[in-house]
Amino acid sequence: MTAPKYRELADMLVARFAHAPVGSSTPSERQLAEETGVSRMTARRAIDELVREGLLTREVGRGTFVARPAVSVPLQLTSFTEDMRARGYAPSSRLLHLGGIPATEQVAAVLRIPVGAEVVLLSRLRLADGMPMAIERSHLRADLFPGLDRYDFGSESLYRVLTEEYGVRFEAGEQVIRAGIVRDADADTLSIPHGDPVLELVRTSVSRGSVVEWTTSTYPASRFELSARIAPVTVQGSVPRSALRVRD
Ligand code: 16G
Repeated sequence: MTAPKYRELADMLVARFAHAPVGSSTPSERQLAEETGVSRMTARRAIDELVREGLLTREVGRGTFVARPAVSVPLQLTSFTEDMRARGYAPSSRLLHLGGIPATEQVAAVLRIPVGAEVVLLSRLRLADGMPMAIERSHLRADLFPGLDRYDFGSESLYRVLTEEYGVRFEAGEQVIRAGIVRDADADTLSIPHGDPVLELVRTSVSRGSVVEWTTSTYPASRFELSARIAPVTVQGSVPRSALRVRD
C-alpha cells in the first residue's frame, strides 16, 4: 500500500526542514501547492500533520514556523546509539577517521598518560534516520584498547565494543557543555550554514578508575536542546560541584 499523498508531502517536508533553525518560516499552503503540484487541500493536510506532530507551529495571521528542537539530548552516561533508539530513530554513523596519533599535552593530561603516548582518534558523523545529528571525536587510550581498528564504526556502537569486547564498566563521567561556532569543515559535514552556532558536549568517562574516553560531540545549536534530571543533594554538608565555570 502506498502512503497517501499528504503523508508523502509531509515526509518530504520533514526532510526539508530537518536542518532549518527553530523559528524559520515555512511555505504557505498556496506556495506549497504551486511548488509541488498537489491541491491546496493536500498541502493543508500535510501541514496539519506536521503541526500535530510538533514539528511546525502555526501562528494566526503570521504563518507557519519550524517549532522546536527535534531532539533533546539527555545529560546521562548513555551512548548515542541508546539515546537515538530510545527516541525511535535508527542510529548510524559515517566514519570520518580512525587511527593512532601521539597524545598532545592536553590529551595526555585528560587521559592521564605521558605526552606522546599513542591514542586512538575516532571521528564520526552520527546520524539518526539518516539525518546528520552530530560530529563526535573520541580520543581513547591505545594501550587499553589494542586492535580497535578491527571494528566497523560505521555500524558499531563504541560503547558496545568497549563494554563487551574490552570489559569496560562505565562508573563515572563528566560532561562539559559549551557554545561555539561551527568549524567550516564540520558545517559541510553536518549540512549547516558556515558560522552557525553549535553546542559542544565534552565527555570524559571513567572505567575501573581510568579515564577511558575523551569525546567532543558537536551538535547544531538550532536543532537541539539539552535536558538533565536534577536530584536533591542528599549527602549532608556536601557542596554541589559548580556546573557553570568560566572558560579559559
Ligand atoms: C555519546 C557520548 C559520547 C560517546 C558516544 C558513544 C554524549 C554527549 N556523548 O554520544 O561520549 O562516545 O555516545 O556512542 O552523549 P556509541 O556507543 O553509539 O558509539
